[in-house]
Amino acid sequence: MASAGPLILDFDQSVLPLTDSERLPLGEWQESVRFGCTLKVLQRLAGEIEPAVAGLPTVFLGSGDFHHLSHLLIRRHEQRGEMLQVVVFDNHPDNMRYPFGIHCGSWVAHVSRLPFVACVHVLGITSPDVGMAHAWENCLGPLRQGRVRYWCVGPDLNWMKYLGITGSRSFGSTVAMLEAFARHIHSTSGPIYLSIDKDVLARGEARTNWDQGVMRVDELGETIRLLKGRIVASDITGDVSIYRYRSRLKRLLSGLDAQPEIAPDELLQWQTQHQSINRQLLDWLNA
Ligand SMILES: [Mn+2]
Repeated sequence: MASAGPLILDFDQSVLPLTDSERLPLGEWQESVRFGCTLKVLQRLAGEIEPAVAGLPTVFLGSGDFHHLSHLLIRRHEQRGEMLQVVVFDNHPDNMRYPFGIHCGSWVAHVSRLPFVACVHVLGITSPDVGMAHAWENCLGPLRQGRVRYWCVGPDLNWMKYLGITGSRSFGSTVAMLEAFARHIHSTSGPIYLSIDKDVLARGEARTNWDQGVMRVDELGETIRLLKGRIVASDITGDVSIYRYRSRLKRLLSGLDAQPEIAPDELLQWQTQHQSINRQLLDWLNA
């Protein structure tokens, strides 16, 4: 990892201060980028953030509603000239179909199409998005080709075998999932990009504005140690903020996802919880 301090891409003022952090104010972009945006908007944003991200800091994106920004950060690695694996922690596959550009639930599919990305592993999924009822909402091509692999805890993935998808698996516990992933990733070599959406954590660990998974913070630490020496860059999302979209389309689409409401008086308390987790994650990443 680069030794520079972390970078906060500050769209939503969700990330409280961190030691040696640099903060890039991007509040003007929030309405156009949050939840989802066109590829044209993403392209303009790439130019805006390029100088700040060039030194490969750990990048904080704010709410998980900005997770599609990982696409910008990952595609910069084309210049390395070697194949990259992407390891994502998320309670959702982020590999769904989305016809309006790119969004926080579809960015993994876009990343899997980058020619220098060998595989995107999504770890810790408990969301019903991967169940049979939502099967056709998932981008199936990358799953079939093994360019996207789901590592789930709980959901029934039986439907996948009828579609020839063999690289994705579901486990009875996080421990079993992480053990199997450790065996797999050790059988491979080469650089890894790490993206953590804290909605993968159990609600007792931290609260986010999405439905949450079952993992503990120390299990993220174990995985970071496991990948030691191979992580070339990383980003973190899942911090909390309150926002009401001006766009009716975005209000409609985010409403369909039934995102839980956050009470304003709880917000600072939750953000403070995230601050201590963010510090912990940075310690592990910089160790
Ligand atoms: Mn996400």
